[in-house]
Amino acid sequence: MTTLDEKIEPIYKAVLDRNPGEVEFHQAVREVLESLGPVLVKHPEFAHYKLIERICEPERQIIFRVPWVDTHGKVQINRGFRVEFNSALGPYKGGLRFHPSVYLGIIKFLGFEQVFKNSLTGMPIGGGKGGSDFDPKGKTDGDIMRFCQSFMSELYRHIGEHTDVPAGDIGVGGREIGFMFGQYKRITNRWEAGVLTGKGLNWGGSLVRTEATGYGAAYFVDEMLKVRKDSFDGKTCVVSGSGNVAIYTIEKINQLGGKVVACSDSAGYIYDEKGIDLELVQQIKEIERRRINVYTEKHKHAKYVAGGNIWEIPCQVAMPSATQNEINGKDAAMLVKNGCIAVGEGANMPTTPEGVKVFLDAGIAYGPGKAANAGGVATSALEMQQNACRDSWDFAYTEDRLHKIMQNIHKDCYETAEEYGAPGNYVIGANIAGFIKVSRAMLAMGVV
Ligand code: NDP
Ligand code: 2IT
Repeated sequence: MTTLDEKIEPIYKAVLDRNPGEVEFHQAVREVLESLGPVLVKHPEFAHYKLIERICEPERQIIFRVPWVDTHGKVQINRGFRVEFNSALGPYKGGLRFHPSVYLGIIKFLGFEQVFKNSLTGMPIGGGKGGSDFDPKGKTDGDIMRFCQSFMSELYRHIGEHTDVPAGDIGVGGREIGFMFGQYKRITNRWEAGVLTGKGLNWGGSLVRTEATGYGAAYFVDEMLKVRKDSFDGKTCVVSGSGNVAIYTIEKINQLGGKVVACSDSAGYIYDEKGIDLELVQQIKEIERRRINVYTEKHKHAKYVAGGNIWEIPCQVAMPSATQNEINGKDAAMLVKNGCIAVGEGANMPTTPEGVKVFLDAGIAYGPGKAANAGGVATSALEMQQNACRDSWDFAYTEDRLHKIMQNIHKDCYETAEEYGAPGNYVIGANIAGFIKVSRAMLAMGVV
């Protein structure tokens, strides 16, 4: 672990004391604070006005009961969260995660990351995150609908197109956004498109939003490779997960000339040396909502490894796209040893601090999540723009906007790292560039 600047150490200590047990939140905060020492030297006004302390404290945290009745008539109770972290740059913006592991510490880490990520996009969006410990696996559509309706019956009073705009994350996709939008509309009697993003294409959704996070992450890696006079062409790639982000990461890697040989879900991974059959993965995951192991029913040559570690497969480009802390120090060392030259994080905080250190020490191109996966939320902001002027753009135009945004984020991170004496270090570049934009806005608005 890198040591913290002496002015920043007590701030981190206070975060630990004030947020006991929230280990993922501590991890995310520490990773940003490790980058900020030189910023306080250049900008003493940020220290004077306690910008770091203020940014580490969410503006508002909401926790609520979500009671619902399941298919068997049984009453179920879950816990709902929305952490409205920072609204200096725009309305709170960030996804909702439905997964049994969800608790306040996970939502706070995600909300904290979102503040910097959204700042990097250059779009007018603040940071927030929410979700529930509800487990969508194995539930009927009716269960999902009743849960989403109950969840929105409380959430609606906290959100709005100018206040807080949720979207999807793990366990929340187009189906769930539809059920939540329907309930919001019913309760408020408002057809307010801009209150949620990731909507269906015939009722206010934006083309490219579904693909955006994966496409954007691949574009980010493409930019990192270009700096090194390299490209995806002919590269063997591994993408973890097989959900929304993984699927469209694989699609864009294929379009850019790479070959993805493995993907996974939480039960195991598929290795297909001929290249992952993306249409089949989409059929299994997006349409049938089954497990990835059934891939081998059609492709007998492919291998399914139950409970296996996907990072042991040799590759030149690794794109973790499942969940937090899925690459530890050992996995990172194995990737580097096997010839990995670039890592682009589609997921949020998928690499542990030990893993990040391995990548940085090895000098490989490492794109942290808050920069590499910002294409999803950036395209959510494009959806909000289209909603605000009741317009809808075509696929090519919207994708071109996304591509340019990713190129700008890359450039911003790259140049900021150089300016602060850490060339090629996208962690430092992303943290500092994201922090400065938010801090300047907060400074201008006074102590609020
Ligand atoms: P999905 O729910 O569509 O897919 C999640 C995938 O990750 C599934 O394959 C799932 O496997 C796997 N996964 C989830 N939790 C775990 C776990 N605890 N251990 C192992 N595997 C797990 O989610 P998304 O694709 O939307 O999200 C993936 C990542 O990308 C998350 O970190 C999310 O925060 C991040 N992200 C998402 C954005 C978006 O626009 N959707 C934007 C930016 C980042 P299984 O089905 O077995 O659970
Ligand atoms: O982590 C993320 O950036 C997301 N889940 C997307 C958030 C959004 O508002 O589109």
